[in-house]
Amino acid sequence: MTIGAEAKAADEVRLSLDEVRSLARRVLNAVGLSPAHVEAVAETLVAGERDGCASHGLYRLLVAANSISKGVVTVDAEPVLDEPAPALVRVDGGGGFAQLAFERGRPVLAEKARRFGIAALALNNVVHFAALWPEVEALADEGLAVLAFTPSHAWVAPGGGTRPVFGTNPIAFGWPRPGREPFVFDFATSAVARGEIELHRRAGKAVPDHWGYDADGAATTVAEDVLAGAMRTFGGHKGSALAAMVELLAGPLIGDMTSRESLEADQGRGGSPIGGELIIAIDPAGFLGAMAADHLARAEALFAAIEKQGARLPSQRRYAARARSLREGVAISGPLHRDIMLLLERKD
Ligand code: NDP
Ligand code: PYC
Repeated sequence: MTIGAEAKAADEVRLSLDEVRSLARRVLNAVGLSPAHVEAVAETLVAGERDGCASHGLYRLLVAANSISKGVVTVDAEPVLDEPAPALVRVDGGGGFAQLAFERGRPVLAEKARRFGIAALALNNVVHFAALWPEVEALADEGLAVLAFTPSHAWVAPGGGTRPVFGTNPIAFGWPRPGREPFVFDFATSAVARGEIELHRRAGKAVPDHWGYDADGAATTVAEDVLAGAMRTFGGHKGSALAAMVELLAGPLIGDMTSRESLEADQGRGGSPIGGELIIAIDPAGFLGAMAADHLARAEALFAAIEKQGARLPSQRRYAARARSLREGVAISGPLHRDIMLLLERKD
């Protein structure tokens, strides 16, 4: 069977990465996003689809379009940058998607990290609907160790409770590796990203019963019920503590909203989370000077010890998916492709 015939049998649509990019740009343009935002947002979606991250790939076109149609996003926001202290940079995103604000802050953050050894970037007043790994990977590619955090909407119950307090609050980390792609992980502090539960709902699939509670606080395998009830943290009280840390670091510490406040600000519109993000970048040469390369080489022994026993590194699956997608393009589900095309038809 040819690749095209297989895709048809499975109700999938095969696209090259150029086609993914052009589809993303067309839709984002059609739903009214300004050109600078279209470019920045499209690239994060292309990266997600390319790397096999279905919950944060082209599916997010539906999510972005929904937030725009509900008036949650300022479609032509112009990010404003300031430097509250020598090693700090802040970008006020003006209510636009976070990607353009990050792009504007990134070079200043990297330059400050190199100058001071450590620096931090706060994004304020941005709409979050995407994965964090493209951001930490870009900075780790420049030789920096990076941490990123953002709250979302209050969808997640604390360990021991059954009512939402936290967002899905991802933590992303990037570590530069000499001569190869960085070590990167990026995960929600909930058992799973909400986007994954949404994909289960779309596909009519049950979810594992440890992902969440229904509105009465009972465990359930029905995706809709978890979405209407409360998601669970990963690792019980440990994920709960990390979720609280994300709320604090990327909420009050940078003068922005907690997930509870974000949900309240949404006023029932069902849009993506609004608020802040904190990104911390560390230049290994800050502590180590000329010895940085020697110590980075020592870190490689840690990765080797993980892989030698058959365990995989986070990001390994993504990089393998990336290599495949660059060669073969990607296959997206037929129903998703049809829903995306509907967005375009409605705007014609
Ligand atoms: P997963 O539970 O799928 O885990 C993601 C991380 O764990 C990845 O780095 C992944 O690497 C790694 N990983 C998974 N399985 C293994 C394994 N067996 N061995 C080693 N490493 C492994 O992701 P989530 O559902 O928690 O989150 C998905 C995305 O959702 C994230 O990108 C996150 O940023 C995004 N999100 C965004 C939010 C926002 O507010 N902006 C809120 C919540 C989530 P690999 O990628 O290589 O598989
Ligand atoms: O999947 O939980 C999620 C999410 C929230 C914002 C972006 N993704």
